[in-house]
Amino acid sequence: MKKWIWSLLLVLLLAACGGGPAGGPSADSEESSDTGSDASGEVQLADELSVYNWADYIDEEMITQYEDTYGVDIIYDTYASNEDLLAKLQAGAEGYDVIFPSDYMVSIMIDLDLLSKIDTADLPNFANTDPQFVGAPFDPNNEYCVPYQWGTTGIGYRADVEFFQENPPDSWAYVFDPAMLEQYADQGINVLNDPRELPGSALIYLGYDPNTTNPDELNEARDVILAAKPYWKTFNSEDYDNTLLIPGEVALTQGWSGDVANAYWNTYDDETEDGNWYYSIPEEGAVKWLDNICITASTERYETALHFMNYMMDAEVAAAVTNFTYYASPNEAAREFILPEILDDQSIFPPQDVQDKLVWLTEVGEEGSFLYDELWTAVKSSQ
Ligand code: SPD
Repeated sequence: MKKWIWSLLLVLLLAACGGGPAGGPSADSEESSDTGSDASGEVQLADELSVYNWADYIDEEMITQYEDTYGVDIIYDTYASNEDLLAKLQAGAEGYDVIFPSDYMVSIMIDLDLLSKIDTADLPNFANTDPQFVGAPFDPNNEYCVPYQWGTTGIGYRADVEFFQENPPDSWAYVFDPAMLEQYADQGINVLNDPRELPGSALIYLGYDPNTTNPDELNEARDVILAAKPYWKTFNSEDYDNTLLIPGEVALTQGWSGDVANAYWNTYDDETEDGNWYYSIPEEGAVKWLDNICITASTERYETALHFMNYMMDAEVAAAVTNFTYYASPNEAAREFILPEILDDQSIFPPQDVQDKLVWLTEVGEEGSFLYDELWTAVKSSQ
C-alpha cells in the first residue's frame, strides 16, 4: 500500500514551490510531473493535474477543495461524448491525466492502449465501492478504472404538457413515431447528440440489441431516426438540462437520468411539492451505463492522478458529487451523506426490478464502429 502525503506540511511545501502554468493541459512539463518518492518512500504530488470530464458532471467545489488541501492545481476541461473524448486522445492530445469514459469506451480504450493500469490495493477508498459495481464486465478486475457515477437513458417530459397528462410517455414511440410526435413536436423535442445512445434507443424501440452489428438492423434504426428527425428541435447532450429543460424550451427529451432529475429539482415548487420534469424508462427497455475514473496512458503525473482518483472515491466527496449532479453513486459509503430526497428518487436510484430490465452498451469492434459511424453520418448530414 502506498503512503500518501496528505499532510498540511506538504501543502505548504508545494505552495512554496509555486503553482504550474494555467491554461490547457500541459504535456511534458518537467515541473508538473510527479516528483517521485522522498527519502521516506512517500509520494510527492505534482504541481498540477489535468482532469477531462463530461460537461456538468462534478461539484466544482470538490475540485477547489482538492486544490486547497493538496496544493495541486487542477486544469479542468469538459467533453460532450465518449467519442469526442476518444477522438481527442487519438488525435495525440497529451497532457490529460484523468478521464471519465463510460463502460463500452473503457473497453475500446483498453484495446487501444490509451489507459494506464492501476492496482486497487493502492486506493484505500476503493473499499467504499458498492460490490455490484466492482469488476464490471468491461474491466472485470478493475485493472484500469474505478466507478464514478451511473445512470440510465430514458425519456424526460414536461409535466405541464396537457397531452402527457393523459398519455405519460412510456414507450420509445414518443421519441421515434411520427404519428405520436405530431401531437407535441411543436413544443420542442430534444435528443442526445450521441452516436451510440440515439441509435441504441432506436434499436431497443425496434426490439433489437442496442449493440447489434447486423447491417439490416442498423439500417432500420437509421430509417426510424431519419423519419423522426424532422420533428426534433435539437440534438444536445451537453447542457440540455440547463438550457432546454429547466427554461421549458422543449416538452420532451431523450435524456440521461441525472440531467432530467436536475431539471425536476430545479423546477421544484414548494407549494405543489412537485417539479415540472418527469422521467420514464420506456416499456421496451433502456440502456444503463457506468462512467469511470481512469488514468491516461500518456500521463506524466501517474501518482498524482492515482491520488486524485482515491480522493474522488472518498465517501463525502462522492456524495457531494451526487448531490450536485443528481446521478447515482456507485459509492456505498457515500449513501449516508447523499440527500434523502435524492436517495429516495427512483428515477435516480432505480429499484432492482427496473435495473434488471436494463442493458449495457458494449464495444462493437472495428467493423461495428464503422457501421455506427456510417449511420451517425447519415443522421447528422440529412436535412
Ligand atoms: N451531464 C453529464 C452527463 C454524463 C453522462 N454520461 C453518460 C454516458 C452514457 N453513455
